[in-house]
Order: sequence, then structure tokens, then C-alpha cells
Amino acid sequence: MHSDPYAPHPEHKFSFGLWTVGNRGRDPFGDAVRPPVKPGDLVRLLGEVGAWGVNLHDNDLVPIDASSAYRNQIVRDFKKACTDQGVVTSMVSANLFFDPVFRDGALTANDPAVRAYALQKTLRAMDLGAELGAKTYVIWGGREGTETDACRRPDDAVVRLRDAVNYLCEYNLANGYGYRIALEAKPNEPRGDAYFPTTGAYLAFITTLAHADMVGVNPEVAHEHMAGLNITHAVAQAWEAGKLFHIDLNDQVIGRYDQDFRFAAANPKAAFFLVKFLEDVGYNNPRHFDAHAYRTEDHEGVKDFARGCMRSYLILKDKAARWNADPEIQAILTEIERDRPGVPIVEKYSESHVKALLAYSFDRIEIGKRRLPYERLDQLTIDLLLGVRDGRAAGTTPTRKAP
Ligand code: DIG
Ligand code: MN
Ligand code: MN
Repeated sequence: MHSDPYAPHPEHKFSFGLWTVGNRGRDPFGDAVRPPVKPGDLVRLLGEVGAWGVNLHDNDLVPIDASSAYRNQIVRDFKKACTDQGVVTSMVSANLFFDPVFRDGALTANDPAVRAYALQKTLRAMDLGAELGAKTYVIWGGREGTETDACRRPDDAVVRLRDAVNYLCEYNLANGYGYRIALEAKPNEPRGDAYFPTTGAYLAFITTLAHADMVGVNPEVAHEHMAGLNITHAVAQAWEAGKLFHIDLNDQVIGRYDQDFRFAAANPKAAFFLVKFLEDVGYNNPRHFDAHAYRTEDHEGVKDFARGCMRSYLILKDKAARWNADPEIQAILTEIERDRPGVPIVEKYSESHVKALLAYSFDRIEIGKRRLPYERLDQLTIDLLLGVRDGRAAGTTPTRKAP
């Protein structure tokens, strides 16, 4: 019997948060529709569907007021479930958004006691993650924001977050945890406006940190889409800066609330270009599906959701390989990237180069005549995605070396 070419395997590094497959379907206008599932049972579900890793916020696993004895028991049980299922804990975070104490934010809140409590809670979440073997720590500032800018100067929020992240980096070093800290952006929800609304905002912020090398980003598809942005451009800028430490894969209709749909469920073409980018550059960090099943789903439907995330990723990975191998697509790429012999191309400044550039006469009318068959190129992409083009013409090899 042929094995499923789109079945997940550990090398794909597919992970899910406990809060994703454990999502009970509650929304602002409706109560939970699915019963709670214990963390150990969620790990068994992830093992059953073929996931590699599990992620968690501190309180997804340990109740906020648990005694240290109870906390230690929970951790022991969870580690055993992960070992039994061959599931690794790949990322941890602290829930700095659910408890009412964080109603004005956490690390950027006006009340110094709230900021200190949020920092303590984060330190303990880092301890927890280290015990579980996680090497990525995500900070999503879900409550860091405002409904009115009368409440604080926004640059005070920047300073407070920088002080907190610098402190956490010192703690990471002092304990030898070896975390890479990934900052996750979101433009709004649950706050009216979130600080650091996009991945780009965090890339700028990271340059101002004391340990910038230890800090990267965790872009989420839905969050960049909510801001009307192109997720692949955000991811590419992060990758180029060496800051793509983690990624939250899901899907989202632009301009809507945070839908956290199954990966590629809303915009498969955008998902294709994201997967193509990740695979072309050899991204090898966790592929985390920060998403949840439709509220209409039951427990079996949650498994369908998880399987669908991974399956769609692997289908699009296969489509990307076909795109890279497709002779007509490659021929068009070669055509549109042709050199311009003799033209002083833009390179590092030098006295000789700038003299040649200033002396060169451009025939802009002639230059403007070069064909750019993007309609054909995009239609070939659509043909591939819609399954009416194979991409791998038998016996042909790509005329252009794939990236
Ligand atoms: C929401 O997109 C956020 C939280 O679920 C979590 O802190 C982070 C990590 O994936 N994503
Ligand atoms: Mn989200
Ligand atoms: Mn996320």
C-alpha cells in the first residue's frame, strides 16, 4: 500500500500549542462547545495525528494558583506523556493576558506591581520550559496596548518592554537555559491597539536591546493579515535579518478579527508562497500551527483540523518543488532576471563606479520595452495550485537552478 506522501513526520517539525488543539470553542458571543481535555490527553492526540512538538503557556499546563508540589506532579506527568508519545516540547510562553490583573497590560502596565508580577510569572515560565526541554521562548504582548492613548505615553511602553526583555535575556544567560526569545506581533485584539503591531515593528525594536542576538521574531500569518500585510514579505525580512526564530502558521481573511483558521484554509495562494519561501531558504525551526478548529467541531473534528494543517503544508511543499522544477516557469524566471551587460549595475559605492554610473547614458525607452510575462507566470502558478499542471514534465530538468 503506498504511504501517504502528505503524511507528517518528525523531520517536518510540526508543532501545536496545548491551547490550539485544546481550544474549547469559546468566543466573545458563545460559551465553550467542547469539554476540557487534559494536557496528557492532548499530547496523546498530537502523537496520534503525527505532530512532532507541543507548545504551551505556563497556565495551559499548571494552574495559576497551583502549589509547588502539585506543579511538580503535573510536570512529571506531562513529561511522561511527551516521552510516551515521542512528542517534544518545542516552545513555551507565559500567559500574560487572561487573568484580570493584566487588564491594563502586563510588562507595559502602568502599575509597577503588575509589571513586576508579569516579570516573575515569565521567569517561572522560563524555568518550566527549561525543565521540559524547550529552546524557544515566545513573548506575545496580547494585552500590551491601549483603548485610549491618554493612559500612558507609548514610548514609555517601549522602554518598559525593553527593560523587561533585557532582564529576561540576563536571566536566560545566568541560568544557561539557551533560549532564543521570539517576539510575536499582533495589531489589535484583545486591546484596541497593540504596541508593536507588526513583525517589522519588532525587528526595529530588537536592534535597541542589550542582547539583540538572543532575540528574534515569531510572525503569525493571521496577525500580519489582520494588518493587511503580506506575511511572506514579513517572514522574508525576518529571515534575511537572521531573526526568524519561530513561526505561527494559520490563516485569516484580511480585515477580520483574529480567526486563527486551519493553515491555508482561507488563502491557499498566500500560503503557497509562504511555504515556498520557507522551503526554498531551508527554514529548519519549528513549524507551529497557532490555530484552532471551527467552533462547530467536536473532538474528532479537532483531529481533522490538526491533520489538515500539516497535510496542507505538505501539499504546498510538494507544489513548491513542482514550481521550482517546472521548465516553463523556470524559463520565464530566467527571462525576467536577464542581466544587462555593460550597464554599471548598482553595487558597492566606489569612486570608479560612481564615475561610470554618472557617465552612462540610459535609453529608458528601450529599457522600458523588456517583457515581464507575470500574467503567464502567475497563471502557471494557479494551474499548479489548482492541480491542472504537474510541474514536473517527465524527463526535463529545470533550466534555472532552484534557489
Ligand atoms: C496568539 O497568537 C499567541 C498566543 O497564543 C501565544 O502566546 C503565541 C505563541 O504562539 N501566539
Ligand atoms: Mn492569532
Ligand atoms: Mn500566535
